[in-house]
Amino acid sequence: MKEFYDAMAMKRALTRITYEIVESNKGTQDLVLIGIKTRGVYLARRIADQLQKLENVAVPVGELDVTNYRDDRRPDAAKENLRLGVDINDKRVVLVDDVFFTGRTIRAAMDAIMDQGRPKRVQVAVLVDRGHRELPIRPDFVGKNIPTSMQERVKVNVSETDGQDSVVLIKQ
Ligand code: 3GP
Ligand code: 5GP
Ligand code: MG
Repeated sequence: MKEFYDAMAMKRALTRITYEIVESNKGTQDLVLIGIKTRGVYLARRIADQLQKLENVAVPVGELDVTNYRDDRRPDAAKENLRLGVDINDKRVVLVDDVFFTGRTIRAAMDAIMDQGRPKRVQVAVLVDRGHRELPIRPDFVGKNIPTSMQERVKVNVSETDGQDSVVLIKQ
């Protein structure tokens, strides 16, 4: 088991991503963060906390569960009860997730938010990109690229649910 982030390093990565989001969007106007459940939501809230500290703005944070929108799971499930909790019309949306892998989650997330309105821009921020893309989708903001084999798993621990902040690579 190899540790790629401890708590301090994770905090630094999220702070850097926060600055990159502000720089890329030339400020925080119309910015909305949407965390992808489960751990993406906690990471989105932390980026929002950083934006409050660094830019003194309260950026809205929505939540998204993409299960019903995935092409490889529950194909017959109704696309119902989607509650982002934020308005995305004409907004600069940043989707936040813990790990980027095939790209299918982000494809599903885009499908889901487009059902809710028409954002001005959509970007993706992830803590870890582990490779193995199956779609032509790429994250805009990346904490760390961790090349993995298909047998490996990236375990992202966040204090809110896991009691500590860390990222470790687990061989199965
Ligand atoms: P998350 O919901 O907090 O992101 O998919 C359920 C959980 O299992 C996810 O937590 C994810 O981090 C974790 N996980 C670990 N390995 C995998 C994997 O290969 N695929 C998926 N979908 N999730 C994984
Ligand atoms: P994708 O849809 O891009 O294949 O996978 C991204 C989603 O699957 C993320 O929400 C992430 O939680 C989960 N995932 C895929 N592989 C891993 C992994 O190795 N570790 C963790 N923590 N999550 C993963
Ligand atoms: Mg996730």
